[in-house]
Amino acid sequence: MNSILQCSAVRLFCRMCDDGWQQGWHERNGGNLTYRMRPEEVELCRPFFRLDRPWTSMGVSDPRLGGEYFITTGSGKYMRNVASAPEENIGIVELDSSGGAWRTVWGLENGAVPTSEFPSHYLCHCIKAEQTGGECRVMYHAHPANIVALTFVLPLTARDFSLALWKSETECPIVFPNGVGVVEWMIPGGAEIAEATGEMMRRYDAVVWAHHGLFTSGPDFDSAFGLMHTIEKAAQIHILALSASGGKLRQTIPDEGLSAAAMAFGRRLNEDFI
Ligand code: 2HA
Ligand code: ZN
Repeated sequence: MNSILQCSAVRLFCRMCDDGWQQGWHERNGGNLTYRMRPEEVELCRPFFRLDRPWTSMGVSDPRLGGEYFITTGSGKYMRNVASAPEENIGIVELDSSGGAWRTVWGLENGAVPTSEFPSHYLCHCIKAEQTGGECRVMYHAHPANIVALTFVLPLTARDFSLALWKSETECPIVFPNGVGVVEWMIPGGAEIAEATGEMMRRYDAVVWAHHGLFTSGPDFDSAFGLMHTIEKAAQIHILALSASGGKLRQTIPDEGLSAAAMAFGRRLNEDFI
């Protein structure tokens, strides 16, 4: 490997940033992405690491993923620019053994730092990694317009959002049978929103941030991106249907159909919401 960009995880990370930009989910510096690297990817990339940069406290701490390496977008960086200048807009950070501080080992050139939402990403990674036996590796935050618009329309509960989305598109109970969590409006970038999002990630793979955006997780880039895409598409359909019908939907998928659709594809719907 003569460039770190030949590492497939780095390449797929850059592609996903561009995919999100193309969808219109990343105005200006909106949104962020992190990936927890596999040990063999870290070894492939290690010849390109620099270990002379200082440790920085993260503001939250969790030892469960201490010592691990993450690819992350940079704070204030534009998803639009990742593909053309990865080393300035993304980087690889190492977590210290306590899981409370990071240092940049590659990229984030010219003094850049990890995304302001790194604490939220990190706590969610800790929770999801434990819950999935290490399978979950991707956290993705974006600002898709329709799911944000729904936070002005629906009550801010997991049940209201899960039911509305499930009933908007037959794929939904199959793709996210646990439903989606909702976090009320909070100031972004801090420990409070990190902890609230982590709490929701215990139960769901996706969390809506009221009047702000959506967080999704998954074992790989395709599944985290696909979950964002599916939820946003369902939100768009719901809004189109409400707009076209003056808010009075004539019919929808029946409750028993939601469970049956999930079951037909080997998934189990979260029956608490029915
Ligand atoms: O990175 O999206 O939530 C900018 C944001 C903060
Ligand atoms: Zn955001």
